[in-house]
Amino acid sequence: MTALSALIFDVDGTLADTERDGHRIAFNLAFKEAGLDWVWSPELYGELLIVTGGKERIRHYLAQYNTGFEKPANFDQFVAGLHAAKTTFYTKLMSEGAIPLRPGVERLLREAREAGMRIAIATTTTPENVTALLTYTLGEASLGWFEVIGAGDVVPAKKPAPDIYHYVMEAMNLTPEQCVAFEDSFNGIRSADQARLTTIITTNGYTAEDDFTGAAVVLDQMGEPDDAFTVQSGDVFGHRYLNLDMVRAIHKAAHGR
Ligand code: XBP
Ligand code: MG
Repeated sequence: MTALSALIFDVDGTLADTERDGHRIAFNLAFKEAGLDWVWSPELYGELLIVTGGKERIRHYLAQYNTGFEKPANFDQFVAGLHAAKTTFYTKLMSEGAIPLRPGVERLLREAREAGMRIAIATTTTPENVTALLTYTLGEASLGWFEVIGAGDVVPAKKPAPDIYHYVMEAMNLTPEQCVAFEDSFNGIRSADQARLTTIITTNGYTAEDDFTGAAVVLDQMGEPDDAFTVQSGDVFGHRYLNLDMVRAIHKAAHGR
């Protein structure tokens, strides 16, 4: 059987619960600064998450929820400017320690590193946001833990397209059989599944009801030794929290005999 060589992590919703109290707040601050009266409530933001990518999400909002807004002539530039301001607000929030990593994330990353497992990131968010989250949660040195950080516009088609996973695996010279992916959302599992990856899902408030067809296992969190996960679907091989042994067991069941 093919050995497990690498773990590929999504960021938003998987490493940290960044959407409601991070990205959403930053979008609203950018709108306010630009003199716009747009306010994305937690509920509305949940609906907007159907579209990945901040610039794409702003366009979707205007097309579906704010059709009366008169677009400026330089619309692309306008959206890019708003999004750049949003990124500045978001990275500032991260620098203030606004969002911690989810339970079990740091433990699993450290265990993987100690075992010589290769680790990488595949996300639709902007690279600066990944840098900020990792720097202010795990320290600057943690940026070097990840062999590849595939993020944002590095591929034109964002999740649910599989492109970002293809990009990361190609950069690492790996096949899907050598990897396990970690995701939290419908768009995430669609992306990883289309890339033919075995995928472990940890849900969050926005994604608990999502359709995770194709996932190997669906958990409410990675959990910790004293804080067990709840299993929504899939075999957890007797484990109560997600560790490397469990990841290996899931990979073996998916590929081994
Ligand atoms: C989450 C996303 C991102 C963020 C916002 O991606 O869809 O668009 O919501 O970040 P993932 P940007 O779960 O793949 O990490 O505004 O920088 O796009
Ligand atoms: Mg995600």
